[in-house]
Amino acid sequence: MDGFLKNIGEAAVDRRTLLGSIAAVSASVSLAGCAPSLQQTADEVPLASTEEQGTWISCECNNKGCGGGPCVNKVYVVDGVPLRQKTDDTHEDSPEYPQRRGCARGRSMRHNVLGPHRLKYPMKRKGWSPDNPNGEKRGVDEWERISWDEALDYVAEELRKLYENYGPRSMLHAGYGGANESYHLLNALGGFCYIQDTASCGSFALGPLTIGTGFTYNAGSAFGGMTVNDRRDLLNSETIVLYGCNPSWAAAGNPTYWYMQAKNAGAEIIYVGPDYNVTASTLQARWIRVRPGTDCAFLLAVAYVMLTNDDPEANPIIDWDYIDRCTIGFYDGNMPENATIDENFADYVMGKYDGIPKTPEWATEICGTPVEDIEWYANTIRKDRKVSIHFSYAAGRTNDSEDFHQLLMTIGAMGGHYGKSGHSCGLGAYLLMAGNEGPYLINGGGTKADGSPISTFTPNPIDEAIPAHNIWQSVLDGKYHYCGNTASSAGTLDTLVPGEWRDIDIHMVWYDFHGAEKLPDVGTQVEVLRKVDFVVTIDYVFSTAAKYSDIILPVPSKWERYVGASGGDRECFKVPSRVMEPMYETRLDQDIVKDLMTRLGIDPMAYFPCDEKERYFYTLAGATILEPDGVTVSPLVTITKEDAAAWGAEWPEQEGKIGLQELIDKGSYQVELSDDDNYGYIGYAEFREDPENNPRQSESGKQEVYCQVKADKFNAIGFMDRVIKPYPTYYPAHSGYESSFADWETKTKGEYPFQMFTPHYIGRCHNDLTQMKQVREAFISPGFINAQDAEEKGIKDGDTVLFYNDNGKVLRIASVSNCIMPGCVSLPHGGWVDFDEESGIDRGGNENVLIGHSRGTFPLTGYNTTLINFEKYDGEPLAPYHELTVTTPEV
Ligand SMILES: Nc1nc2c(c(=O)[nH]1)N[C@H]1C(S)=C(S)[C@@H](COP(=O)(O)OP(=O)(O)OC[C@H]3O[C@@H](n4cnc5c(=O)[nH]c(N)nc54)[C@H](O)[C@@H]3O)O[C@H]1N2
Ligand SMILES: Nc1nc2c(c(=O)[nH]1)N[C@H]1C(S)=C(S)[C@@H](COP(=O)(O)OP(=O)(O)OC[C@H]3O[C@@H](n4cnc5c(=O)[nH]c(N)nc54)[C@H](O)[C@@H]3O)O[C@H]1N2
Ligand SMILES: [Mo]
Repeated sequence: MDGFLKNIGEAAVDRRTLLGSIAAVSASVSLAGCAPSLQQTADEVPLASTEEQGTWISCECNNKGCGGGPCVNKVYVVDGVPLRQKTDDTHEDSPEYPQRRGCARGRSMRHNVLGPHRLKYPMKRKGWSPDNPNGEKRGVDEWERISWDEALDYVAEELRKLYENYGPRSMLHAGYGGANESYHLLNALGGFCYIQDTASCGSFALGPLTIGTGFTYNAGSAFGGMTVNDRRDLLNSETIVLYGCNPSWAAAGNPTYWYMQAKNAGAEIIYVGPDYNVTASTLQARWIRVRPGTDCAFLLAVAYVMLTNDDPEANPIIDWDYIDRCTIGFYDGNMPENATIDENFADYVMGKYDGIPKTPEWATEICGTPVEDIEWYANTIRKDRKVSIHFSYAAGRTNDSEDFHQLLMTIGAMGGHYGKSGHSCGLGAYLLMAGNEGPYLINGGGTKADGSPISTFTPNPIDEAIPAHNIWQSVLDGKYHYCGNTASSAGTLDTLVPGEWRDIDIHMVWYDFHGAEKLPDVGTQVEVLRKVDFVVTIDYVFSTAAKYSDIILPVPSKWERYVGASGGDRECFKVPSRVMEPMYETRLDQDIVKDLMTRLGIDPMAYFPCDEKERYFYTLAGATILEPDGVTVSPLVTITKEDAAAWGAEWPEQEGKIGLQELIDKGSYQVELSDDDNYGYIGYAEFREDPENNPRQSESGKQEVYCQVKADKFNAIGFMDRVIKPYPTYYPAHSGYESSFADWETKTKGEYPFQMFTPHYIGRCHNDLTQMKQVREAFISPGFINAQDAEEKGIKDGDTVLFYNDNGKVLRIASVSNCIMPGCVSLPHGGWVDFDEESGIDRGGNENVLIGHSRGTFPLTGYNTTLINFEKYDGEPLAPYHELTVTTPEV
């Protein structure tokens, strides 16, 4: 690592050349089109040695939710110009005190910040005017540059008209209704419709807390974010199961290193999923193949083998003590009092109710897992072996997976893998907590010195949460099925209500902080966007949403903002700096919203108690650290009178572990672990020890293998072509494996015989960070195809392939491999669409073009259950991926 960093550190630039081109670029603001673009500047920086002195500044790398989090990246800045990057070298690397490695995206961020896809000034679509939107030209029209005053006047006037004429139910914000700056404005005007998406969590958004397990998203609560043990305890596991996850891509940075250490300490690693992905191969895992959306079949067969092979004396597999004390509904001896049907899980597995014993032979036909693998797995995750089962949400992002997390919990309980050193079962392989859970050791501040908040939340006066899986069709149809907002339920089913049909009449679509390609059915979305009265996008890049808008408002990138301490894991508090002034004519989201408020007669001061710079200071000044005793909480940062004055903030003097400027210069603060600290964490430890006095959040306080509330809530939605049982069962998923057959009995394949799934991609963050050609050279966003399938279709590695179904057609480059199950295709998630208007083919290759609006009314977005077909493309092949980047139109 040292040598590598040193080389980068020694590489330098010819500063005069660079500053010359920067000056020319500044001039281009007034002489549009004459000067080199900033992308050229970024690429053309010559790496010659020079004497000049700059500063290494800690810089933000991650988009919201890129997964990695605690990576530390730095940029070398000379006279305000970012020249090159490196990752964490604040200390020597060791397992107790590891460096926080940035990934390819973080280390290339300069090319994102300075790229030709940046928005520079407010723009208006030429064909749009307040009297005639010419909506059909959205996405193909030309652009003109307008002033901020013009842009804000237009948007304010459109908002005024909309709320006066149609009311808040005509406004759709293409986000999840959480805490964006613009929500203050839209709420002040009367509210807005938003998207109810189980997004990240899939079926895990549907009540893990209600059944008595945990929920990672709720990291601060006693039940969330702490479902598995800390990374040091992981070294005590004999077997680590990575279930339907891919931290090497989706939690880039250090998590793979945590697993690597466990492997080096002797753990056997198992990977369960439809592909032998980068995480599995990096860790040389044993691959247990399971087709997308068929996990319940696999796990029921695992339960069958555990039940039939278990002998408490001769072959102890099941932890009956744990089942008896900590769960209910597993067998007829421990049923809950509120049960309305006389059925239990164990008897279901044995086939008592449907006549189908859930044997490995039954399962293999569905999930594709070889019988001997099911048997081996069931015998391996046994009670008397130290097993950690870490999953993420991917397998829950499938249709009809409502029962999946309950079944995972049940299997974990059967092995007794809760609450003991070396054992765990939980959402352990997800995002920045992957492989390392437990309470945060450092927490940022959240208030001013007087305890008043640094940010506010305004409630939405209306409650129109439109389910994502049908959103665009619902808007076209003017009606949708409401059933509460499960996405905001933080893991419980409390906000799920009996379903009802509601009318809506959307006239305006608003994009900020969310891309246009995140939801299913992009084709219908384009139809919607061409139909409504007004589309506005606030973004820092010329994203797809921007391309289909009428007015675009440009914001600075994160390097040009005080984004605040963010995205650490429990040991590492990351402190990115503002690297440079806002470029071009960009303005902060907050300032845009404030100006619109003023134009509409709303007082912004009530909504924004702090500007970004003040907020940055307060998060640092109020940060706390847990002392090694595991009890005492102390201030992290030393603050002097001069510090507070320099930041224009009020804060009493305090003594911490590190000075304010020192922390900012260092860019992170990391707790150094030692043998005698008290930072260890064992998930569910108190519960296992004494479940009566440490109840879970379920009605009974136990882990509910039979959960009456779950069944009642789900069945009340009114979506059903079936009845959900209180205990986990198997039913074929809509658009799942069984549906890929025209005739299941004779095994005759249907029109769309391939199962597509869509892993989060290392080469981008959803639809963000997708335009860096340096990253694209390394990660070409292919379509992964099984070698045998490819051969049958005459497709070779590198061919341009057309992937298609009734929803759309997309092109990607084939990556042919034996690391994916036959019959499965993986199209890594994200990327901007690029529709050919004639053929309707998306040459950008976005996978959500292929995911249609789905069945019925159940509010679960099943990205990983889509059926497609594919063939070698006989039209013009795709250019190399890095040549397919987007340039913002010159205006
Ligand atoms: N097929 C498929 N689809 C999926 C998924 C999947 O697994 N498969 N996963 C889903 C999941 S889990 C998620 S979380 C969603 C995420 O989908 P999105 O929420 O769309 O995520 P991003 O692409 O990161 O969108 C961020 C947008 O905000 C912009 N942005 C960044 N910074 C700022 C800023 O400071 N101000 C403003 N105004 N804008 C900014 C970015 O440029 C980008 O256009 O995708 C979902 N879609
Ligand atoms: N680089 C990068 N990192 C990211 C993001 C990004 O866009 N880019 N997005 C972030 C966000 S917001 C989120 S929500 C997370 C998502 O992170 P995860 O929830 O971990 O989801 P994926 O990365 O989609 O998981 C992919 C793996 O799940 C497996 N899988 C897919 N379907 C199934 C199934 O039905 N059954 C089983 N058993 N396995 C299955 C496949 O093997 C696939 O390789 O990633 C985060 N991290
Ligand atoms: Mo997500």
